[in-house]
Amino acid sequence: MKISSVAIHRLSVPLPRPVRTAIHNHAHADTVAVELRNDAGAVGSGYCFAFGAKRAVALAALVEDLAVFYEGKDPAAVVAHFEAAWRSINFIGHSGLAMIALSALDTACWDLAARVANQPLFRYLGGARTRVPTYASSGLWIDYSVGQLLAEAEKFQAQGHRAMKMRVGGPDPRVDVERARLLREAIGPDVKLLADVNQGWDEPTAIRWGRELEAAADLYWLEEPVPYEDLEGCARISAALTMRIATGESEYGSLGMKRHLDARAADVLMPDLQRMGGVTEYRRAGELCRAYGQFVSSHLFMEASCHVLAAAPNALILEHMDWWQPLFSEPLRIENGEVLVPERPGIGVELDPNALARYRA
Ligand code: SMN
Ligand code: MG
Repeated sequence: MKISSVAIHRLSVPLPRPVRTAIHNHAHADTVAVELRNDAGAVGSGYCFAFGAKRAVALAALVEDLAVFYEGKDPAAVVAHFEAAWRSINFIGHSGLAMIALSALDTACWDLAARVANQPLFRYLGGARTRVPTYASSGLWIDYSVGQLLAEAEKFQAQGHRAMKMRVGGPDPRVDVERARLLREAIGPDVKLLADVNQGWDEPTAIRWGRELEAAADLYWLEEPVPYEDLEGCARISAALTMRIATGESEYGSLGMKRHLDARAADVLMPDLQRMGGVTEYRRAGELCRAYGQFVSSHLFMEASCHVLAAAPNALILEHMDWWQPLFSEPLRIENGEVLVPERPGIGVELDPNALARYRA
């Protein structure tokens, strides 16, 4: 059974609210969606994105360039196709746009291979769990008023969430601590609260204000406290604070995750599916974490990531980011703080042709 066609869709997906963190301020996710179709008409899908329409044009060109490693091939040989594509990008680099473009193809190929095998992706990967703990991440932005924070926290709980992530790392850490304290007071002791600094602090600030946050808000984890490449600094912060430190979303490939693990940079790594280069390398990253005795989480891309985490014995929690949900046939269901991993073939959701037309860029 061969892949007979590759469809590439350039999309501008409007965000329900602009993403506002210590380093982000964007209203659209400039997305490239990929569909791999086999001769029997089965379709596997993946997507990648950038902030910036012209960057997405560059991404789409790279996806088109790498499609040659998939077209006419048997989708079941997905790791072999990845390896061939990986070798081909040696000159332009195993990071950045090339890896991001490859991730959409690799993920689509895993989806298609599992569909051909008539299995949900998590079973195709050897997993058995059908529920993955999750945290609400589409919100609690740094520019919200306290009233907006509390209202959204209530909305998340009404949706079935039992964990949520706020953004900190603003100009005044005292304000971060006070907002976290008020949020904790509102949600009570049993809902998990995570805080993402988005690389906004330096090491002394992270240790000083991390301690305050720990005491004021009982955080489940503190994320990316310092610039992502400062592995040693992050390791010292991790050693100095008692709450979990999470990082890794900004790093490329499973070997990038290995550098974090070797440095003992954090307690939890959160590989980003597109920076990993797709399911092939995301799974390897999870296995590396396991070999080092650490937990693995996810970053964005929940449709495929939930399957990889469902199959990973050391999975901690899935990031629930609903930005791309309008592209798909149906939303992921949440029950009592867990995502119900679809038990239909592949990733269990399909790109909706009407949505592809509506968001065309
Ligand atoms: C984040 C990063 C990039 C885009 C949106 C949000 C944030 C997260 O760091 O972890 O969700
Ligand atoms: Mg983050």
